[in-house]
Amino acid sequence: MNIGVKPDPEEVPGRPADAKSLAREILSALTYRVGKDPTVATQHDWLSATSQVARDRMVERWMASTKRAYQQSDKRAFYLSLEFLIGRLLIDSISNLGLMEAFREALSSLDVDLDEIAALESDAALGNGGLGRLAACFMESMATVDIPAHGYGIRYTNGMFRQEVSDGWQVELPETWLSHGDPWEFERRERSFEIGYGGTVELVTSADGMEERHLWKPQERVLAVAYDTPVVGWRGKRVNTLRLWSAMPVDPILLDRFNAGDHIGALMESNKAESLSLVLYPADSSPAGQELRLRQEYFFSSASLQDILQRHVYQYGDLTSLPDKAAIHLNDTHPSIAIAELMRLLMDVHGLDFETAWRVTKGTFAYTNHTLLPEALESWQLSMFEHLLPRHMQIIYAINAAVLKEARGHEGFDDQKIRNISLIEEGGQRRVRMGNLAFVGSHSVNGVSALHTELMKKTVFADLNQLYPGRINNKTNGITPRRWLMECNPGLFALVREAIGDRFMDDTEALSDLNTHVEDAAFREAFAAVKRANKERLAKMVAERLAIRLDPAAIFDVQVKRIHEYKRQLLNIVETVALYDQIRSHPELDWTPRVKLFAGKAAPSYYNAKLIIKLANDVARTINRDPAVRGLLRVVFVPNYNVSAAEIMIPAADISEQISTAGMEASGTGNMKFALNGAITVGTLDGANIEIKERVGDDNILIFGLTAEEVGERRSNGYQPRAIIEASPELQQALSAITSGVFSPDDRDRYRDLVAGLYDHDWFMVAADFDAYSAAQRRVDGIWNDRARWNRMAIRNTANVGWFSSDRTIREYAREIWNVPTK
Ligand code: 26Q
Repeated sequence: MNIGVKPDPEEVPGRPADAKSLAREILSALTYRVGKDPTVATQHDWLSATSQVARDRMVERWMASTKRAYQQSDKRAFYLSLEFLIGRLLIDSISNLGLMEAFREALSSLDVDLDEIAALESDAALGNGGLGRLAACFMESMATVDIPAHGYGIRYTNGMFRQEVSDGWQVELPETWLSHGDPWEFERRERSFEIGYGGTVELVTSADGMEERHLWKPQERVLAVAYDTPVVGWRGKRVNTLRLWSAMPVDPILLDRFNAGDHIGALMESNKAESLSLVLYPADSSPAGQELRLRQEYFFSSASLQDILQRHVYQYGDLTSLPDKAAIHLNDTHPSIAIAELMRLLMDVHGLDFETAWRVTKGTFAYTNHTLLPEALESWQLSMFEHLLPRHMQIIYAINAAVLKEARGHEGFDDQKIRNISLIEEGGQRRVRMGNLAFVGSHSVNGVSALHTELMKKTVFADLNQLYPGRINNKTNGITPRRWLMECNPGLFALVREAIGDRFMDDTEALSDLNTHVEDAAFREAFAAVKRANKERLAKMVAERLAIRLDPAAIFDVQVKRIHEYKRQLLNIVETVALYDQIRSHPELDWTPRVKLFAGKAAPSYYNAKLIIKLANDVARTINRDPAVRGLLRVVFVPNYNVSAAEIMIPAADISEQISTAGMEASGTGNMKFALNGAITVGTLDGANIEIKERVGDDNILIFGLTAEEVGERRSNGYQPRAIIEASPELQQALSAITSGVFSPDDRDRYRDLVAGLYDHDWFMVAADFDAYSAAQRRVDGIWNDRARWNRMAIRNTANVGWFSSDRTIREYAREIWNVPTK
């Protein structure tokens, strides 16, 4: 790996950055902080020492960044997210600091291999998937474009579960990412805030009888304690803070109970408090609606707001100026209780009247929506909500009254529309609608791709869009090119640098200079050689972990993401079965060798998603054992997909599978990572695929299937999958093989219901898109066999997706939503 980039010398405070000094510091950290002698130090000890030295290098810049924002009274951005899917930080940090080569050399002088110890770092997996990874990319980009920003979230003791595959089934195990401690964080015991739950609300009158205030007397209290992680931007320009809250009991042991001999009872409170930050909810849709989740949402929203207000009051005194100095961003509805909490703090604690507080709140908040799936829109049973947050319930009623009053005065707002925009869902069981709360309490509501934003206007938020026209806007997602090109694909990074120079390192769109090299046969060969080496790296990992041999000369066809019916891993598997069948029936034909790779986690309670994992594994076992297709078709399910696995799998892909039912994937970000690394997309016209197509050009992407509009039409015109299946011999044959137990001889009925669902309703239109998908795959084979053409297409992907840098996305947020300057 060679990222020989020096940070801007003007901004580098004091410390020597040469390999010799670093080696001395690492040794000293090993001795005095880890407490080990180099002769007995384990690889982990070296990692700890190295991480600490790297962190030291961030600290001065961190303090300088904080001081600068304070002295200049800059407006700050606060990104509230229940998820930050960070991954490993060592390579990312030293690469952004421009110290990669110096560290490599320093370690090598100590007989330690940087890559080897870097691979031992545990993945901070404090997120489920796209939404959490987006938050992590945004943190890095906000530091890069020099925005004073703070991320706020929860320091889960247990992040995303570790997935094992046992007999083909997903098994969830706790992730122990903190078992060696987190070398990047700073505990801030003194930064702690009390969070209340339950209890009652009283109306109190001031001594002079002039003022009335609501006083909430919570029944339970816990402490939120801050843990700060520095986040360094590209070239070490700025270092921002990711502040994660951990829950602690206000009263660690109830001394009176303890002294009375009730030792267990005395510690119960403590366990209950700590349970708040114990575990990440491992579902990325179909919110479970559990009380603990709402408690988590309120816990971190309240702590973050108290922190923000304390800072603001200290610096500016008056809270009516909050919107000028703070932009608070809600990453989906998960922190939307913050809207009611800010109202409460402004009115009940700081004495503002409702109208002023509401103006300040709307001026401060902005909300990003990440899904249109109706089952993923958060709402809480009203009785539970009221019991847990009685004062917030009152405030929500007051907000609702104000909004509905406004709507009634609006042309064309009939009763149905009023019902749609209400914060309360009426009917048998009343519920609080968090999406509507987030919408009305924000001055900006954005979608994450052009199509998604248009669909938001037409569907979930149609009526609110009519009431507040102009509030909905689009911010197409992005990915950080540092982690997703420079660090995960050092071979391609070096090749690109050699070809077009360094400009793309600061302006990802300058990758377009690569277009001039497309006709250079030697460059194409070099590009293909990098891909080949990345495939060998992945094949090695698969051989080590799964004892399956992959041929790097075959097409590596990759679908990695959460397992979800709408993402249609099933379409891919069924097509794989159809191909298997074709190869067996026509062994005389000239088949193109292919490796099908799958990876991803299923929500533990999502039965069909887990069954799809089992099917992928059953199909893999059968195909990989069959000598009739040896050398032509292999299928692999790689367990425990996470950020680190993505960093190996994505650079090794020839084909990127982005095959969701059109209209259902809000954006996708994996699609961008694959294209940047020179994979060719086989995809539907969904989410950001559409914008990728616009940039790489129609000839460099393989689009198939129904459009979102056509999906809608089919659904409303009585879609009949059975007739479609019966008209497609290949599909019918594949489904009958699956349903009859060819892949599950031990339990022939295992997939009967899954396949029956396709015949019966096929909500995700697998049948409707099957033939088009299969045809696209045979086009892939054809193009692969014209390797010059393939390589041209691949290069044009890397060259033309620089726009999907999260630096661009963040600049748009800064200019159009937050009103903060950027570099
Ligand atoms: C909500 C309540 C209770 C429990 C869990 C949840 C929950 C948690 C996570 C609901 C949804 C999520 C995550 C959603 C998500 O990752 N969405 C993805 O966001 C990406 C970034 O914008 C998009 O690219 C993807 O298209 C979208 O699916």
